[in-house]
Amino acid sequence: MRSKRMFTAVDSHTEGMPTRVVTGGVGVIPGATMNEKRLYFMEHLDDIRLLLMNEPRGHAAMSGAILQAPTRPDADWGVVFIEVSGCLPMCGHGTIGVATVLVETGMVDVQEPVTIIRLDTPAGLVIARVSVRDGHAESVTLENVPSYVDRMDAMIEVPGLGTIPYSLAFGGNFYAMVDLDSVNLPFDRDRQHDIIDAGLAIMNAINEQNPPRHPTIDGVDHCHHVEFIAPGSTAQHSRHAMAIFPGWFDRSPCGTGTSARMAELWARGELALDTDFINESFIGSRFVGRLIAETMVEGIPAVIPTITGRAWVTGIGQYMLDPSDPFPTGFQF
Ligand code: PYC
Repeated sequence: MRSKRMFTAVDSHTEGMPTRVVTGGVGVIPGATMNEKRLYFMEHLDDIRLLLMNEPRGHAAMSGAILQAPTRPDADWGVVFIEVSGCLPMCGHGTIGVATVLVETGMVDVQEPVTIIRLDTPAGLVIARVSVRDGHAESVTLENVPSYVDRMDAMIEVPGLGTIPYSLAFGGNFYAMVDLDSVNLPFDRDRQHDIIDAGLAIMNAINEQNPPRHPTIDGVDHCHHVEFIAPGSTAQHSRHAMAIFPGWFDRSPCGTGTSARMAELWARGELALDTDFINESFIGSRFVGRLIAETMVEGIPAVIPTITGRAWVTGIGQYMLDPSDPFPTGFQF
């Protein structure tokens, strides 16, 4: 055996969606804030993401998180999120995976019945409250960054689809929310390729014609997620198919997408504070969301969401790169 790179990771899944929590091998990523580290990583260290997320070590819907020391005194750990699509400023299922791994490996001081972990993410401070029993992380409630509506009931001209109504909100990433009915597709996994194609066409059109930009987080300036809302969804219980660039579905109910959707429902006057909102993924797994406070983002009315979900540790791995490996950054198929 020989290896020119070696990474240690604890693998997990959150309601069906993987989080490979990288605990060793990356070293200290330069940057004074976690978002600076994210931007540095994307520019100079992206080979690590490609190696760990792409085939053959990962797959087309792979996702992960690199642990770092925090850059702020009020946080316990720092996190740079990685996935096949790039480096997200925030990831809800990833946060639930990270918190579960930190508890179950004893990488934090574990308290029962609740262990509080303060995470320094590129989008801001995220607080994870982990329900722990007999050392087992039973569920995680994360308090997310301020979420807000960027545009409500807008229209976008999409080549091949026509004029599509949508709303766009930020919940840690930007989400275009579109009724599946408006692209004439059923909520059916047999039609997943058509749904992905529609999602990619809509995000391309938004990014070309009217890209969003976060007012305070550098480099958050595009829409890579389209949340297709299933018929029959309500402000109490929603089902969706989350289409993500460059062409995969979130298996989890998507924590940042659930936050964006709750911000939209709140702005419409359909979801009050302190009220449960159940969000169901394309594979039928669930998060429970709540809005716990109102706030402002640079003069824009915003809300603080919480998301509750579960994660399970699936393995511990050491991922290596043999110098003769012909695919040092993996590949997508
Ligand atoms: O849970 O926030 C989330 C997420 C983003 C992309 C995939 N999952």
